[in-house]
Amino acid sequence: MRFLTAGESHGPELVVIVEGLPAGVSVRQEALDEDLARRQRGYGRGARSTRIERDHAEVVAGIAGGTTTGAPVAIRIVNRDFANQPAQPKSLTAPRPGHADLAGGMKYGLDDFRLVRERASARETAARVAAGALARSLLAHFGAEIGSFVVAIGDRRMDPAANVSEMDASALWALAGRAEDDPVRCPDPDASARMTAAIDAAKEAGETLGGVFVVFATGVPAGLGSHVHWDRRLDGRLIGALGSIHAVKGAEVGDAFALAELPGTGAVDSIVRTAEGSGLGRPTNRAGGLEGGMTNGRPVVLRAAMKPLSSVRREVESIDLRTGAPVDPAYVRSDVCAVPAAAVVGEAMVAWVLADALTERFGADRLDAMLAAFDAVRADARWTPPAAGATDVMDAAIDVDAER
Ligand code: EPS
Repeated sequence: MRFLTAGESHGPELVVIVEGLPAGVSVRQEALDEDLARRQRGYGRGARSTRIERDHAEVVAGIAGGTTTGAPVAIRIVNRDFANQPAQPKSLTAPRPGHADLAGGMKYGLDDFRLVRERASARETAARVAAGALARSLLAHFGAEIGSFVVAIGDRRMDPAANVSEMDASALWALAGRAEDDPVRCPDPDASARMTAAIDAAKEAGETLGGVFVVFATGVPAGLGSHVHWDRRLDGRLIGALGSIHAVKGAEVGDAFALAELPGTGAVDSIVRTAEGSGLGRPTNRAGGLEGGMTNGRPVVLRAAMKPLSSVRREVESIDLRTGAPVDPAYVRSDVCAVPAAAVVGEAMVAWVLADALTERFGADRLDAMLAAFDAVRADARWTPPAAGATDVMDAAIDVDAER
């Protein structure tokens, strides 16, 4: 599967073309629009997101009667702010540090950095969320779901932020459920209040704030990805997908950075019989649901760190490349904090990578054939552990029935 987006932040619209979705996937218009709306929310967003745009996914190809046909799916998202743009926008000749301006201007030979900014803007992530909603629709047929929540904004952290990767699916969904109605997508009301206060203070000071969010996936079949080649290892693909989100500068699988401080025994997730003895269980999930580059049937848990947005009202240093003079580049309207939005974009990117891996494993032309292949693997007797005490345990090493 692949998707391409096109469109400028203040141009007429964003476009996304999604290729490789199997035929037969149910896609609800409301689900697409709800994901777009979730991305627009979040305390600390600026006027554009909260008052101007009302994102709607207009499907123009590839879906008939609410079901994919196997043809490329094309979606348009109109930029309502296009109507507010001046006919002759002012050139931006002083590159803003932290943005794509300088590197993009040098690379493409553009001396009006506004032209770089237009495509580099995080507005593009609306199109990604539409693609992610399609991926999510495919995953839903297999019982896989993706959620997210925010664990830190600036130095205000949710406690305990560090051990979420040891939680089971229901605990993760309880957190995500509470986050859904929270202004900063944080499940902990005390932490949320401290976070919104920090956003207020940052706004007052002309500053911006970054933060950390968790994205998780439950019900993901075991065996997506592969250990056999570097580019098939799912860890790298997921980290890369999260790292591609605007202002995200780091991502980890499970408790990666905390595990780096521990001895080996503190970092493994034991393989045990489930309480009823019929399957294999993993009492902890420090690996974040990935072992050897493959899903292992436990929730996939990732964290990503977003740096503070580089559009600050306070003075920053740059050079006007038309005059050569040191200047403070003009502040352009922006968000104070976009971490809650980035978490929703993170869901979309994780959904995309998992859906892609799902089609690699079970086929990609038609959903019914994929589901038949999926059922065949689940029914395979080799995945059933031998009776307790049996010595041939190798065949039981993967529990393909993912935790629901
Ligand atoms: C963005 C700057 C702001 C954000 C925008 C991303 O836009 P504007 O300069 O028009 O106020 O609002 O995000 C969105 C519009 C969105 O939908 O996410 C930037 O420079 O990246």
